Amino acid sequence: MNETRLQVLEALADGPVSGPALAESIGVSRNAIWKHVEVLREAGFGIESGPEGYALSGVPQSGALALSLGLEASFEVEHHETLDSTNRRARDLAEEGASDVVVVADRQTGGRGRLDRTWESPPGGVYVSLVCRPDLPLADAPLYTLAAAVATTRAAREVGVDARIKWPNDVVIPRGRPGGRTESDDVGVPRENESRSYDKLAGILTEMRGEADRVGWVVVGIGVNADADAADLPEGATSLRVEAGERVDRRAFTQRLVESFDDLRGDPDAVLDAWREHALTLGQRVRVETPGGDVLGEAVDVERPGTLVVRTDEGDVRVNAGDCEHLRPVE
Ligand code: BT5
Repeated sequence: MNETRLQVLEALADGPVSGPALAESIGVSRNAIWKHVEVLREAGFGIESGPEGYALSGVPQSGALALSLGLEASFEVEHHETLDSTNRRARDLAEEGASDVVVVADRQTGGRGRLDRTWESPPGGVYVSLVCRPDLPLADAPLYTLAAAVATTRAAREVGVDARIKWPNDVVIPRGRPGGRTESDDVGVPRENESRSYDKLAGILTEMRGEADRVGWVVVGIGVNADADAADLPEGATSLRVEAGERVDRRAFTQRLVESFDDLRGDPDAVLDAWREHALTLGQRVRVETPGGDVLGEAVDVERPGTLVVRTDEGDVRVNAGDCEHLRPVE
């Protein structure tokens, strides 16, 4: 990113400021300031010039400069209009040694979910991947997935949407209808026909590489149906726009998401407490598909680094990974 341009932008945001004063404070020529202003206007920024100088009157919804302006987080923004997958790009950056970069795309042509599943990337969605190099043992890396889920939930709540977390990595909107299937449905009902008690708002894909027993890098990919129109959403999905009943400011949402993740990433205890507070899964009867077989029981807690504790007839079982299906709330 052009650091001088960001400085000009920040000064305009605090404006009005005259061209000569700006040139002096930043240490460039007046001509350079004029060129920066032109480029910013072409990039969609509204810049008015009045008797007291230039002032910022409008910021576009996306772009590296727009997302960096006023961002209170220690992440550098790399923005693309279109990418195959922000996680793919972020992994490449991580392999090159990058850290504290957030890759953002307006569109994805090959968005990925877990286990080679597809992430549909409708227009208006927010697609970000955060590259981090935490000083953590490998076993603690799932905390980053939890932090991302909490950050997404918080950012959604700030636009008035009551989002909840479904273990381990989904952000969902609970529906009033009684929980989908019950245990007695267990036989003979195809899982695809499951009537769900929630709609999916966002998904998280965490990928990492370890060095010895430490995390080398971790990439946390978050896809949120933010300002997506109902007609563009896949089955079982919802968006902030649908839930809020109005357009959603993607720039503000993306910034809050990144800021909230940045606040949480260094504080595992806060992550777990906030996760529990926003969890939809706790207190539900669940079936978790794990490599070792299905675990059926009541989800009673989540423990560091993201382990789900399921109370089964045979006692508490701790599950580290798997697909979790909500059956019905425990009465
Ligand atoms: C996830 O996987 O939920 C992780 C999704 C992560 C997407 C982000 S976007 C930015 C970054 N770059 C990437 O390439 N990926 C990350 P999983 O738990 O496996 O859920 C995938 C399932 O969610 C699919 O099989 C569909 O059933 C459903 N799904 C797909 N697209 C959806 C959407 N836009 N909204 C809601 N549900 C969706």
